[in-house]
Amino acid sequence: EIAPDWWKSAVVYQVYPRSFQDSDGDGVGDLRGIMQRLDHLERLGVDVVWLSPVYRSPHADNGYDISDYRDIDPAFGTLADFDELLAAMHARGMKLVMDLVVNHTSDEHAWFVESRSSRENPKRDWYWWRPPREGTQGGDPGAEPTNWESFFSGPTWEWDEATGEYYLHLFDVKQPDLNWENPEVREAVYEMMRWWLDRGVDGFRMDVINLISKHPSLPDGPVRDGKRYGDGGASYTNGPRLHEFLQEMHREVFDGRDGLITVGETPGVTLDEAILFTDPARREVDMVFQFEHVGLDHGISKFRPRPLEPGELAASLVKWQEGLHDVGWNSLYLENHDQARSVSRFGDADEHWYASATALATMLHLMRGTPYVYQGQELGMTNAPFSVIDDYRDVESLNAYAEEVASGTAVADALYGLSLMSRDHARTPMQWDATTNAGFTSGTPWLAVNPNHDRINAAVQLGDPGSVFEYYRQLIALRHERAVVAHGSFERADAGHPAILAYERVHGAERLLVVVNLTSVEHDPVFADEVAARWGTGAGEPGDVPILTNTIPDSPAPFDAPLAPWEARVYAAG
Ligand code: ISL
Repeated sequence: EIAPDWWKSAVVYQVYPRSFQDSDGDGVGDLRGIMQRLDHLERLGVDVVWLSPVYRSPHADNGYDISDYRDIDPAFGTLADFDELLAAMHARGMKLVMDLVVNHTSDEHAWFVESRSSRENPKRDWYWWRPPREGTQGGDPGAEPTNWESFFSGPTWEWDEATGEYYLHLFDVKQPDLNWENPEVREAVYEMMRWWLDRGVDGFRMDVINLISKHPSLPDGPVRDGKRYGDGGASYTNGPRLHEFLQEMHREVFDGRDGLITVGETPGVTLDEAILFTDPARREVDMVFQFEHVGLDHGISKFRPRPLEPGELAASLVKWQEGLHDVGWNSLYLENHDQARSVSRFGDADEHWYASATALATMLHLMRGTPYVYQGQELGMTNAPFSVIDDYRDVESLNAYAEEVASGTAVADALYGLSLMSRDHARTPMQWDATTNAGFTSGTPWLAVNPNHDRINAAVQLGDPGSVFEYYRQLIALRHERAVVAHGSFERADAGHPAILAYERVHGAERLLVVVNLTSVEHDPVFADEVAARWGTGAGEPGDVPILTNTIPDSPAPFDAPLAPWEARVYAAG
């Protein structure tokens, strides 16, 4: 009998199959490659593996454009390979979560091919088709039905000459948005989800699930300074029927099935919305990915980032800890396939690589919520040193760059934005060892391997007690061993410099104190009086000797001792 909230003590590992392990030398990772690397995942100790999309796809957005939901893309293998992988994971006690991309399909999906074939086709209404704006000529600039800008630059509408209407695509031209107003669409999605669950998968990570309900009137959005297109977000983010759809999905797909995990990817979600999504009584999803902390460093746009003030990152995470403390549940992440590497972005990859990678991990993993590790994060993988546009592959980066340069931005400035924020930093091949292609492929990798794999790789780290990998392993073990990590309350405990984050977790008689320096400068931690009194100092006090630290060599340090740059210490009592 598995507890309905088993995922509170679980750690999820995200595999981006294209970049994890290639088994056949074509330079693209695949399912048999993942199978070869299950020892790595088992050693790390993760409970659940989330696979980014492996369905049949023309790969305009690396598989987030699906042309057949019930087949595996030949680049990744076959359904038989998939079944074998699933069985192999289950045999090791690991669960498998699929990526569910149902805000849109590929334009090559049979549903869309039918939909675009004529205005009378029964599937016409499965997507968002609209005539040109009144008094304009379809296909002309400005004739789009709304002024919205796509997430991947340019308008969200594509003109279809043959049928004389536009279709909506919030993302790439090759990712037309499904019309969830149509009950046939919803039933087709639910049926597909049941098909995968019947096959044995253990849940779904739901891609941009808070964009599925659109205001059917589709009004124009505000045009911000210096922008050509409008922001349509108010018409499609957390739309009017979203909760109705998710509750329906729960009834139609999840009711009566045990042991599953569901996580909604919800860009732009507010704390109040997140409570609604994750309140178990509402039966929607178990947890959501919120975006506040990964948007802090965005300037006027994602690719014009700004440096963070000390303490900003911690303050944002603490706000979500407090906000979802009593009702709902957090997912905890710093990285995924859409984000730059955390040690480069929030840490200090040059001067304090090990300490900052492990300090960030400590901060995150001992919070209340379900932690997600993105492949390579457990090795402290860094951003890629890409320097020319040809190094990049991602559609978002390429489109944003083209638009910047066309509007007069200097090439060097446009490249600078990508060097900090491109999604490709997360997508360079997994660094298994120091050989030419890092052990990822015997062929030519689809995206260049980071040259620092000669120093940052799994082979040198496994078994080395001073490695990022072994540190992650200890953090993950703590969640399994101590109920306070999974179930304890959260309270911020520091009262000094904003760059120090300290927090307490309490569960019955069990108590944990986590103290982290999130800067490259030494600091004295300062605590609220009642916290200092609790942890005391002197012979035998629980605040004298940490149960875990990232200092090399491990040194006993009392809870209020000065913190070296990026030092992290964890104390336990009870
Ligand atoms: O990374 C982003 C751009 O800065 C986000 O806007 C991202 O596009 C958004 O989080 C949605 O992401 C998900 O859906 C996209 C896909 O490209 C991403 O890889 C996926 O995680 C469209 O399916």
